[in-house]
Amino acid sequence: MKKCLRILGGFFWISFAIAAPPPIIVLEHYSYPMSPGQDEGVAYVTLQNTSSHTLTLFQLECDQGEAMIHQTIVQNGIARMEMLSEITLPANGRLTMKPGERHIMIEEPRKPLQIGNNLTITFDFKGYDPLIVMVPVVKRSVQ
Ligand SMILES: [Cu+2]
Repeated sequence: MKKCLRILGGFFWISFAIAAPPPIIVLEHYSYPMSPGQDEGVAYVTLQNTSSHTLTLFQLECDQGEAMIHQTIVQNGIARMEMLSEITLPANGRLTMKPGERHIMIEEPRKPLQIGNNLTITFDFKGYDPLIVMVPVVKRSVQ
């Protein structure tokens, strides 16, 4: 019995150690500078699932502050943001973020985000190694 448990333990260790990078291509990644007085930063990515199975994004980390995915919802002309705790990318599907829609919110960055800065954002997908993306802060495009 003891031997059996040890083998089982070894199996779990191996299955954890062989996790692979997620089958994702990063199509877009950018952030905008913060305005004076603003205490939240924002970033946008577009991720393509290159596999034939569903991927689940369950966690984000950012080197500048706490990061989460928000969805902007407009109801009766009033915009509000809702946090998404989990996002699934269908087989060969895409997660698109853009201003006024889905975005990454960075709570109280260590220092205000300015053009030329780079953020490091880590995306955690279930069953895979973390995906680390360098996100440059660029000039806000005219909407
Ligand atoms: Cu937000």
